[in-house]
Amino acid sequence: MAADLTLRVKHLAAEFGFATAGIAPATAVDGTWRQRFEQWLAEGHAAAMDYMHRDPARRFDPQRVVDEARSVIVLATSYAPDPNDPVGDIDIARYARGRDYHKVLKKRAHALCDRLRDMAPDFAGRAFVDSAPVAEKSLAVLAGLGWIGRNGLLIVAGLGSYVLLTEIVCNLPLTPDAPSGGSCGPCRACIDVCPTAALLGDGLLNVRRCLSYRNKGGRSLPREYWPAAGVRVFGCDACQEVCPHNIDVPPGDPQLRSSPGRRALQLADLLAWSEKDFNAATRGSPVRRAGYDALMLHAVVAAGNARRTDLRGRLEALGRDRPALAEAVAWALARIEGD
Ligand code: B12
Repeated sequence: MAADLTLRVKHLAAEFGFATAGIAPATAVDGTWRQRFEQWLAEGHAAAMDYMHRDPARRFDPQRVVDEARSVIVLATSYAPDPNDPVGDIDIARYARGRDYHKVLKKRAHALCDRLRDMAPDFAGRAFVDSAPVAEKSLAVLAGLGWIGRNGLLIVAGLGSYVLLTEIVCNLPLTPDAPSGGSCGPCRACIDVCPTAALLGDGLLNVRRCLSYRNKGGRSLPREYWPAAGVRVFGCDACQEVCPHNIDVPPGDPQLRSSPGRRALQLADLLAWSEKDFNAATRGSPVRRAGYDALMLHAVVAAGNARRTDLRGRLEALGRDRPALAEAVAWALARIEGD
């Protein structure tokens, strides 16, 4: 009975476009993982993400999130790039090249919940995508989807780490999957390549140093990180690009990848954006979270790092028009001149 229902849930998940689905029991995650999380917080690795300190017991116990919860349906969606996707001369993290995944996956999960309610009228549950109160990667491991790599990300066999997670915490009595095995073996490619040495080696991250924290969400990039940022203007995938599990994986969900046929954003275009252009161009995209000023700062830094002599004039104009960028512009111009 429970096995039948579980199978139907997994079929439905596939029908709704989720690449893979697993079931974790809605019981508290083994205390070892919560202790590791709290130790990580105590060591200050969460930087200024104050929300991470809120109610760790809730984060590791689905029943504190949904009363009467019995199962967690954990869903993964791939956003792996297609070799034919357009590429520009700047780097935007892959998860942010298409539509905002929070919106796409939430909508999909809500539609799936509606179907579950049709199938089982007593269904009650809540869907989460990148939501603070849920330890998403821990639940994914418990649902048998994959393991945590040294890059800190869930790696799904055959799909790699370019996957995004969604959970439905619900009252259905589903059959749990066995937690997955798998490991990175001796590979340390992600640790060696991280431009700011942010990976701690045990699958955890020193967020204070992580470029993907530093250059999104409206934070300004401190000067010490400018050389390491390269041409990354939003997010960072360095630790995923080198992962052997991300080679030869099938292209991910078309809604989450950059739109085929659309010209990729070029640095010269970005540096010419007004705030109005920014608002128009980033509608529905996670890049909007950077905010205009922070994104322009990253673009200026990228021009310096790429030694773009052709953009000197544009940089000078920006430095004059926007005093907040003057320091970065001076730095980029000096770098272009070879300092
Ligand atoms: C805060 C956050 C960030 C922060 C900190 C990231 C971090 N590694 O801690 C910043 C802003 C830096 C960030 C960056 C990115 N993020 Co983010 N982020 C989150 C968020 C909201 C919380 C993560 C968290 O709790 N970190 C604190 C640490 C201590 O917890 P943890 O990483 O879960 O580690 C625990 C597990 O690994 C567990 N564990 C390890 N082994 C095992 C084994 C078993 C059996 C069990 C039970 C548990 C377990 O132990 C650890 C301690 O509890 C999650 C969504 C969520 N609610 O979980 C998304 C999430 C992790 N992010 C995601 C993504 C896509 C990214 C980026 C790739 C985006 C980008 N390109 O810029 C980068 C990747 C950076 C990196 N290498 O980790 C995805 C990752 C999907 C995946 N494949 O894993 C998530 C899951 C969002 C989603 N819904 O898909 N992110």
